[in-house]
Amino acid sequence: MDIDIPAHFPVWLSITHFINLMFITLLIRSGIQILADHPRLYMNQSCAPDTDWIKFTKKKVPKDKYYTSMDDAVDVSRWIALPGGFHNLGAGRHWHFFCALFWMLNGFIYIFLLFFTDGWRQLVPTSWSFFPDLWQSFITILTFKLQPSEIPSYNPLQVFCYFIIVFIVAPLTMATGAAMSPAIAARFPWYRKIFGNRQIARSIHFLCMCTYILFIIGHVIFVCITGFAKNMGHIVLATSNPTYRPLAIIIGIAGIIGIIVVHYLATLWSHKKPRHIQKGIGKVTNLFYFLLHGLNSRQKYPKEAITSYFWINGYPPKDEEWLIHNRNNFKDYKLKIHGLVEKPTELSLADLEALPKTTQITEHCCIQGWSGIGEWGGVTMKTIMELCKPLPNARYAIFHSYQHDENDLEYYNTLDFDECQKPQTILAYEMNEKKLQVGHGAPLRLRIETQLGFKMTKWIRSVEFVEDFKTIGQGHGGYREDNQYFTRGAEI
Ligand SMILES: Nc1nc2c(c(=O)[nH]1)N[C@H]1C(S)=C(S)[C@@H](COP(=O)(O)O)O[C@H]1N2
Ligand SMILES: [Mo]
Repeated sequence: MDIDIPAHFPVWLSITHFINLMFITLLIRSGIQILADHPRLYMNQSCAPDTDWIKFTKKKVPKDKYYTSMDDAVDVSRWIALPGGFHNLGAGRHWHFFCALFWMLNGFIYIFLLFFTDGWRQLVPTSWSFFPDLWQSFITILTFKLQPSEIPSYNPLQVFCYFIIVFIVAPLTMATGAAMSPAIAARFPWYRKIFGNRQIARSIHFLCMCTYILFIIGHVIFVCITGFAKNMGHIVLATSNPTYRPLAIIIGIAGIIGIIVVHYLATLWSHKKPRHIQKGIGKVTNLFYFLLHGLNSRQKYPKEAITSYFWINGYPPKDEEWLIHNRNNFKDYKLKIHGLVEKPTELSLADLEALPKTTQITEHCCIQGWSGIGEWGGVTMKTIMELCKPLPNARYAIFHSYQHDENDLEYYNTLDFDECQKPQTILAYEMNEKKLQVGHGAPLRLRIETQLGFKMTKWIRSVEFVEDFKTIGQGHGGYREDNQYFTRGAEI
């Protein structure tokens, strides 16, 4: 049984098909870039390196040496990933979210037209005889008996593949993509639970990508062996008229060259002007910021959920003052609160411990892909602000670290006052009921539970209140925003 297709395909199908091809290829390449930043996939929350079910790195995690998740990232070729290179995660993510938005928009238009025009009848099996027919066409293909046919029709195997891609894999890709985001998972814990945990969602998202790649390969082979010219007529010009076939082939090839040029320019642009990418297409993520900003984290994991393993990112400070404090168990440490405040304050660890204590068991989501669950104890930023009383013109809190990178750039990040006031925004001095260890930011680190890990400065030296963050660091609101082109507002 071949399913009938009208002699003329609709033109919208050609257009959405082309747009889809462009975005899906950009999504695959930028997705590979994101994966390369933590090239291991797990099904569990702990993300202990020996529990990965697949890895794309030869690196072994040393047990006796300080090793960060950044050390574990791998370099990828520009021919494969967008933009390619080592830890170009910032630009990779900007492309990924930008393309995801337009890919989804295109997909919704396609689905709408599919149902609006009855085109769905070609993709959705409508009778039980479909399944034996599917088996038949599978056998035909396996035994290379497939004949090019002149009638424009989908065979049952095509129908089956298209159905799976359009109605199962595509929605699953979107759903698992959203489930990986702390912005969404922290506010709607039930949504994350559908998939189990962040790592399962991430693994499924990866498998969806593999399915697209296999599908594209199979689909192209199929187009070639079942009458290339005829198929190009359908795909490109939406016509069965043989006279238009040469034109369709020319336009089709031009279209593919066009897509390759877009990839080339996107790659080049990302390497030459990463700041453009961050400030341009990176703005798409602000959409999520505006949509979700008002909602609080509702994370509340039980004690049993605390993970035994917790990756570390960032090497501890080499700052003389911090080293002395560390040797003395931080007994003389004082958190400095300064800038636009009525009462500049210095608080020792004992002072902080004397303030009302908040504990929360939450999931840490690193932008690189790993996660872990920990219990954090400390003082809310709300309490700190009640103490120091920011002046009316203060709008942001800057969290300065003792830690500097190899180029002596200070780690810092910025929160606006809405973010500071959230119940789960705390300065933590405890992790899992113990004093914060050096690796996790001793003596004090920030926790903001709707955000990605990079927003949580460790080894805090001071909190400064400012009107604008443009004059701090390179002016983009944080160390990783300055140097790795992440976006400050990006919670996803
Ligand atoms: N000072 C400083 N703070 C930092 C970082 C860093 O490199 N330096 N890395 C950030 C990132 S990217 C993450 S994921 C978390 C990691 O926290 P953990 O090491 O406690 O797991 O710390 C954040 N805070
Ligand atoms: Mo991170």
